[in-house]
Amino acid sequence: MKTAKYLVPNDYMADPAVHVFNGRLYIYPSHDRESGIPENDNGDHFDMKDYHVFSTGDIETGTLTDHGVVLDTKDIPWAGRQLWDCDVACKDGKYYMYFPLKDKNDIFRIGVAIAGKPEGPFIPQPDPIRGSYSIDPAILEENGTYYMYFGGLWGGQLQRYRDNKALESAEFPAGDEPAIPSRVVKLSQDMLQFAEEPRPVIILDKAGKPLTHGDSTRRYFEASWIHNYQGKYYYSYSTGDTHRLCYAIGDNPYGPFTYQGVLLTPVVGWTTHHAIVEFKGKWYLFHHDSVPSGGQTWLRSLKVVELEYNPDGTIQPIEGGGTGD
Ligand code: FUB
Repeated sequence: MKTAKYLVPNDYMADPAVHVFNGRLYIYPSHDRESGIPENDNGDHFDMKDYHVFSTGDIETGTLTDHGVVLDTKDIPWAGRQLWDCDVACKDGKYYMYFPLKDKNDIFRIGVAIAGKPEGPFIPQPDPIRGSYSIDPAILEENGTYYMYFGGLWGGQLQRYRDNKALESAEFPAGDEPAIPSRVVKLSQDMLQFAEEPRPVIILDKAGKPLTHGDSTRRYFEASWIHNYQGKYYYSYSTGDTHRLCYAIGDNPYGPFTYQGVLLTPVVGWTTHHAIVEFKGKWYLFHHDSVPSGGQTWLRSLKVVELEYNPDGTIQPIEGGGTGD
């Protein structure tokens, strides 16, 4: 598969998290919908209410099974609004879905829902994870230890926190100061809480200096993803308002990670968000764009394309087809 293909032509799905469970590929996207809420920098127009799960045994030529609605905000006791990007991990035969959702005070928290099968349905815990904040959880499993990466700027509220404490009001660094980092945290044995205080994910340039807030075409904005390739940890993310997917490489789950480059140039639409996964001997980039909706930024469509590495372990960049405006 050398050209990108759309996966769910009859509905709007975005923000894919993708895993292989029991030899089958499972996709956990956000479910976009038309809410009529005007577009703003706070992301109020991304007013999603439920998740579907999709799966296939053959991503190249097979069909995708839609397992239907597997979690709905009406079943989450602490729900306010906006069910954004989720991820799923498997431990001891149970499947844990981690999802960001605003609580009744309009603060993003991260919740957990549990299923006995990868296709759900997922039953939510009564409360969000203690001490959780912001959006875009992504899970790494490493020899039986599970790490969550999370955080997003602007509507994702990450600028409202420092050292894991809420600030009186949002604060952005000066352009020459270190960028606001995403966070990484080890999960508890029961998968339901943080096992430690979240730590900053530091991205360094090739000279070993942390990327600055003003370095907006390279610094972190949202959409964490992490995967292993040839013994290295590849941390990838969106630069948000400059619309790139970039990646950085580290030697352990906590980083630091050294910036490598762009893996997907801007797509049509404002957000860009992805998952990278190996399936049946090939690597794939799952992502989204707003081409099918005619560029409506809140109505995004799922895509997949094959991803290729160079012999030195760098990733061959893919053209997203957008202008980046
Ligand atoms: O889908 C809502 C938000 O848009 C996600 O959480 C971000 O990563 C961006 O894709």
